[in-house]
Amino acid sequence: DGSELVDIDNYVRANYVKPNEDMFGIAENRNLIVVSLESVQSFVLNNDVYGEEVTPFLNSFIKDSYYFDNFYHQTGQGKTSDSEFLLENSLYPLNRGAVFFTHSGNEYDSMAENLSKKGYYTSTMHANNKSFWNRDIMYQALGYDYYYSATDYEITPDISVGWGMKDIPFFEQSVEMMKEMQKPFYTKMITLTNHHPFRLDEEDKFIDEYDSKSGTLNRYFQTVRYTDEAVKAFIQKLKDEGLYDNSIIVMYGDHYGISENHNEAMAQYLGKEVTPFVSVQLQRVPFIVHIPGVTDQGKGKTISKVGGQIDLKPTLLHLLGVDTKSSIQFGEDLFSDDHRDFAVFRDGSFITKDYVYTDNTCYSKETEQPVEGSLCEPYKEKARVELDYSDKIIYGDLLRFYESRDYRGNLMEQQQ
Ligand code: GP9
Ligand code: MN
Repeated sequence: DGSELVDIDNYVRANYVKPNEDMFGIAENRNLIVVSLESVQSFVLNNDVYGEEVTPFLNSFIKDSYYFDNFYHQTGQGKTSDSEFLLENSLYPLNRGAVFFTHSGNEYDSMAENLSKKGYYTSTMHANNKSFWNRDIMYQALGYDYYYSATDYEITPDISVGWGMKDIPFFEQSVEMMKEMQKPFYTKMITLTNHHPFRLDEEDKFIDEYDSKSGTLNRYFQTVRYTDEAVKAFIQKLKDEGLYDNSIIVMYGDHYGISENHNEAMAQYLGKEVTPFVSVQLQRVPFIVHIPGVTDQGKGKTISKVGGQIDLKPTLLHLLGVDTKSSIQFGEDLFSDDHRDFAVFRDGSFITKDYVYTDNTCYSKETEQPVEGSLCEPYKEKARVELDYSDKIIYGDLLRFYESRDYRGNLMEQQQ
């Protein structure tokens, strides 16, 4: 009957943070273009390989955007699909398996559905087989109007590499399709070229490989550099086609590209040992909010609040003027003055303003050294409760009781 939702609802209500008034609705009725940057981690931004910038375009783009530099991916085994799940629902993915496979029949209150109600045409654009990650099925549950998948693109061998269509032609063809979309639209675009094993054709290598014992890390910088070039061409095409001014362009990294198997090579690149503390900090991915007319021409800002993919939905909906007061969500609007610095990973590791907790050890961010465990203690309960409540919602398909608010009868009784 949904009575399990009572405690969860109370928790979510108690933790709601109200939007920043200056930001709420700032991009109302504009197209929302969200770009999921395959395997892009934050450490490549404003960084170089033998003197050559890895992300020259993004480095300038973040100056024209709100850029969050303490933003973490929170994905598990479901990788890209987990990041999509976080984005759409502000719920955590599962600690094993991919929720896209295991719970595609659930009721959700997705960002896409919220925007549909506001008159948006909603879609995902990704030049892969539509059934990969069970997307064709899960996307019905998430309520997208359309999924532009491999069959919607013209994919020929000369514009393919590795996993499929290269990012540059992907963006190019996508903008052509955007021109035909009903406005305003929300679309989530998922890039592919910067995917393990990070292969490129010679003509797409714009910087040299790194030199370490890990071929994976060595090639990673090159494929990131390629994706950076693709994003640059994409923004230019949006401008050329008249789609730029009336849109808001958001980008985030979906998850790490370099796993802990490459720690030795990473240590060589970073010039320091990859301790458990450093491993957690490497889970930062870029989160970029570019609002033409607001953040461009150098009016951007780097924001160092701690957050994660769980925060995407309330943050973005508020920018578009959609209220989330009555949503069941675990994220907080990153522009809110009341946002609390916090991100929890699926394995229970978490990050606060001053501490990182992982492997049963509390680390000071300032010294990067272990500190008294009691300093992390106050956040442990929050980390546990959030993951537990989120799991309960998914395993119990509890959002099917949400719309009717049947459980609120119980809620009232309990409060009396
Ligand atoms: C596949 C793409 C990559 O369609 O999203 O998936 P990943 O392996 O990164 O989860
Ligand atoms: Mn991915």
